[in-house]
Amino acid sequence: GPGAEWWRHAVIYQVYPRSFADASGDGIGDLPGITARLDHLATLGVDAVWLSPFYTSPQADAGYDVADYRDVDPLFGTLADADRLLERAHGLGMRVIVDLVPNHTSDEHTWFRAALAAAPGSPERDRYLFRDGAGPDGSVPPNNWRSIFGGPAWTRVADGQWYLNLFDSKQPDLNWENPEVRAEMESVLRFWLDRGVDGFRIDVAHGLVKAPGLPDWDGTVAMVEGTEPPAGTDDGAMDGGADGGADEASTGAGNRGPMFDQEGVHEIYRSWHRVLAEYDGDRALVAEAWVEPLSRLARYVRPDEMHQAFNFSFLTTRWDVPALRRVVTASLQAGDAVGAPTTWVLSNHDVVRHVSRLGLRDAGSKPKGIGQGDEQPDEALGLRRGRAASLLMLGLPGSAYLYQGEELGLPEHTTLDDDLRQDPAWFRSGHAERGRDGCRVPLPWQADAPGFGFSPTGATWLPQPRSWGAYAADAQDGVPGSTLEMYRAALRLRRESELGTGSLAWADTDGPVGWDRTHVLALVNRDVLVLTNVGPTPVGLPAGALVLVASADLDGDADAPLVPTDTTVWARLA
Ligand code: TEU
Repeated sequence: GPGAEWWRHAVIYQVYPRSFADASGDGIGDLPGITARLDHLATLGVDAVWLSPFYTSPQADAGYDVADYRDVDPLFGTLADADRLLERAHGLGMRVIVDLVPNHTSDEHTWFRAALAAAPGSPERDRYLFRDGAGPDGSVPPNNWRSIFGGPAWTRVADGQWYLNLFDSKQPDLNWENPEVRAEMESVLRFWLDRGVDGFRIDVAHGLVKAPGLPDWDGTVAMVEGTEPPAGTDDGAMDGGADGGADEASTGAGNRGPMFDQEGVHEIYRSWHRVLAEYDGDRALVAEAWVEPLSRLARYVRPDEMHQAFNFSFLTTRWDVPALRRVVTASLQAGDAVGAPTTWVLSNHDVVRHVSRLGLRDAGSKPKGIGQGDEQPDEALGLRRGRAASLLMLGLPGSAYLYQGEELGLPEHTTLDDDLRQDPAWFRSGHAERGRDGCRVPLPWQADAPGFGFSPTGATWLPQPRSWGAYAADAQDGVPGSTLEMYRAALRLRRESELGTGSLAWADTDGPVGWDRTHVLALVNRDVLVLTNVGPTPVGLPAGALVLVASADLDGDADAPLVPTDTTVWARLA
């Protein structure tokens, strides 16, 4: 029927509730603020909205620490506000997916409070991963695992036992061997499916099941991902991320070792697939799994598991044509092998905004935050490359994820005062990582309003850079060549030409004007040529090509346009 498997080609827009739009005036975004701004997303032309967590939470990790999976935090509104948001989005023809955080709860969840009050070995403790410590007095953590945010992955409680927390100590990991945990999370899925959500983004999907016995990890093989798999394996051929070396593809989450990507996670997703299949309307599951290589990630999207998974290999690739080409090829192959659509992601709430990554000397590398005293990105160069990267991404077949503000070309806030930072990664890493606050700054809606119109009072929970007036939505609306209008044009053309369900043919081998394959990425998707010039000199388009949209002004004249450096153009071939 209509809309069947809509997610295969969807453009899905991530809303980070605390920073999208504030209706209450407290400087923190909320659900009524989102609802009031849904027109912006409908006009942009996205198919769906993904909401980061808005559930009851002490906000130790900005809501990824959930205390009640079935209610809305008062910061963000009420359940009735969630219902209104869903209704309004659906009325505008957009789907809504919500975040599910099944790897851990908040330490303020009733289950964890009960576990603390109960004795070692009790059923209450068995919902989490409590263990006795090592050493004569049990004061040594049960194993050597480290938290993703820094420090040991174990926290000691009053009676001397330890509990596992792969993230913050306020995010105790659940025990997924416990049937009660499985039943509860399925019930949470149903709660939101019954309210009408179209799917779920599954947080840390590769982490739920740990290796039996929680063995020590000889981490030398790595928290460094993207290292080359053994030569001659299939995985090697699929591993787009390996192209630029270990650092380039390092996701920071660590997918190897006993805490991630265990075989047992797949049975969980098979059971969730069956739950979603009971509902009408093509509900979908998307895995957030920092798993490499791509063939390994593809196992999460086998036909009876999740519907798609974030493909972070594009995000972690440098601004280099051969590397981009390999990643695109490998991504499409990996998806094809299991019949799942590839996804494309350039930015999200966990990484430095792509416009700023691409403005660094080591363009495209994935720094763990940028702050005062760090190398500052070249803002103009980054914006130029960022727009080119976005237009390339939107021309590819598959599903694309946008992060709020990227349609405005927003850069990272790279000079945020360190004493304003709230990301637990900043604290737990002993300030070694700047953390993720710089990509979470409240959006600028109006160039001339206090707080750029984020809130009716002008309040913003993090300060916005002064330069953001130029990026405000109202400053770009209707302005030819603005980033907002580029995104709108691309999404309209993508829909009209059905690029999301198209297929890719490389066109950069022996192009009619002899494109240099080290500098030019050229592909044809249906009848649209998508050409990115990364090289130092302008390149020509085939005779008669009709330019549809470009990420920068073209050189030459209308009959013979030239694509300048760091520019992507879409053209219809004659
Ligand atoms: O992130 C999972 C993850 O492992 C990384 O993206 C991680 O946040 C980053 O490397 C730390 O610097 C998900 C969420 O997207 C993230 O916001 C949460 O903090 C995390 O899970 C815990 O729920």
